[in-house]
Order: sequence, then structure tokens, then C-alpha cells
Amino acid sequence: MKKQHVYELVRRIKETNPLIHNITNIVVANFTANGLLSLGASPVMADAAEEVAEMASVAKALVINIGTLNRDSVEAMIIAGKSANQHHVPVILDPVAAGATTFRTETVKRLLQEIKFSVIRGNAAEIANLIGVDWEIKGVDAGNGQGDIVEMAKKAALALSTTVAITGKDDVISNGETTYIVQNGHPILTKVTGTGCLLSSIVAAFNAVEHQALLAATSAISFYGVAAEIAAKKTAGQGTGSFQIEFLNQLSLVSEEDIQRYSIITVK
Ligand code: ATP
Ligand code: TZP
Ligand code: MG
Ligand code: MG
Repeated sequence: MKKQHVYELVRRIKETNPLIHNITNIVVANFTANGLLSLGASPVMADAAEEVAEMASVAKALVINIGTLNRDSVEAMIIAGKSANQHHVPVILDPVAAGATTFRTETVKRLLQEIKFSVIRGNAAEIANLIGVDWEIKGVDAGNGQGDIVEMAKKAALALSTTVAITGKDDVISNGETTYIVQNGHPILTKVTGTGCLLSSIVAAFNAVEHQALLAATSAISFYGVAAEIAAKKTAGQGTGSFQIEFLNQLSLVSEEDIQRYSIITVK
């Protein structure tokens, strides 16, 4: 893929303002809505079983994020995911802390059985857990697992028949056949809660305007990393609060020139 694709998709989002239906966690809901708005998408958070089928059917993408799941929200996720599949709406999974508790692990298994996902985005520990690879996990954060994340992304994509994105210092995105590495981002992202969750929703916005999931996810992740790099530079020496606000600004301000200059995407 070429760098030009990245901004082309940003432009499409800004022009079409796609509705992104999020079933997400209580920690990140506001940050996610603001991040999507800043990019130019239209967020809606809806998780009542009574309405999710209808909402998912009219959305341009659906995000299922298990960050603060409970019995009711799991039922809503299944209903929404099935409706999205029926209506050809792409579904993105963020398996937050899969592997940390039995409930999360079992829920993710059920979601994978009942719903077809376009992209699954998680940290190394979460993706490892989905395919039964041993990797330390500490709550929502990836622990110090050992392993080749490129091989793991490929293996997960093949095993789950979808596009898988493993994020961290380097990001690996694979559909099992083609694998890209993105080297954008900044370590300060790990000090602001919800930056992984917001990224999953931004991946959804890119999927709303591009049906090739690998291209959409890789573009979203590089764009997001470039926004973080610029925000980190502008707020250097200040705290994570200043970074968080400037990062939201940059999600709308990143230009085509910024992408040309800073985006680092390589094929593996
Ligand atoms: P975790 O809970 O393990 O932090 P997460 O779900 O929050 O996982 P991350 O893997 O932190 O998600 O990814 C969120 C964003 O942060 C991605 O854009 C990723 O590239 C970036 N990122 C994470 N760690 C680093 C790092 N050390 N250096 C640069 N960018 C990073
Ligand atoms: N607890 C449950 S969900 C959540 C926390 C802290 C947010 C996790 O966000 P991210 O994006 O994975 O850091
Ligand atoms: Mg993080
Ligand atoms: Mg996460």
C-alpha cells in the first residue's frame, strides 16, 4: 500500500461523516466520542438490547469493546453484531483484557463464534489469548510476554479468518497473507487511558469508508500514530493531560503533508 491511501481515507471520512456505533466501556466512552468527532466521524454509543439491532443496521461500522462488560452488555453485543453482519456493516472487536478473567475469555470465544469481525485490534496479550498462546496480562495492559508478534498476528489472522492488528511500540497488521508494520506513535499513549480503545473506534471509521480491512486498519493506525507524535512534540515537557487534549486536536489537524512526512508503513 502507498502512503497516499492514508490521507485519502481521512478525506473520505471528513466528507461522508460516517455513523459509528460503539458498544464500549464506561472508562473511555467520552474520549472515544470526542476522538471520532475530531476526525470527522459521527459517534453514537448505544448498548440497550432493545435498540442495538436497529442502530447497528443504519451505522457505517460497529465497534464491540469488552472493556467493562456485564451480562446485559454481552447480550447487546451479540444482537448488534448479528444485525451488523446481516446488513453488511463492518464490525471491529477490541477484546480488552481478554485472558485476564474467565468471563472475558469465555465472552470473547462466544463473540468469535457468533459474529464475523472485519478487524480485531488488541495488545499482544489480548491477541495471544484469543489463539491460545501463553502471554502475561495485567488487567487491561499487555504484560511482558515473549514471542514474535509478526508471526502471532499472521497466525491469529489465519486462525480467526479476519484482519488482526496487534498494537504496542510497533504495530503489526495482518490478514494472514499480507502483513504491514507501522512504526508511528509515542510512548506517552500508554499513559492515557483509552488510547487503545479510541484507536479501535478510529479503525472502525476507516473501515466505514474502505472495505479492504487490511488497508483501512493499517491506514488508521499510522494516521493515529502520526497525530500522537505531533501532539507529543507540541506538549513536550508538560503532563499527560496536556498531551490528551492536544492529541484530540491533532486528530482533526493532521494534514496530508504530515502523513507524507511522518507515516512509516513497511510490508513484512
Ligand atoms: P495496552 O493496554 O497494553 O496499552 P491498548 O489497548 O491501550 O494496550 P496500545 O497497544 O497501547 O493499546 O495502542 C494504542 C496506541 O499506542 C497505538 O497507536 C500504539 O501504536 C501506541 N503505542 C503503544 N505503546 C507505544 C510505544 N511504546 N511507543 C509508541 N507508540 C506506542
Ligand atoms: N478498565 C476497563 S476498560 C479500561 C480500563 C482502565 C480502559 C482500557 O483502555 P485501553 O485503551 O485499553 O488503554
Ligand atoms: Mg494503551
Ligand atoms: Mg486496550
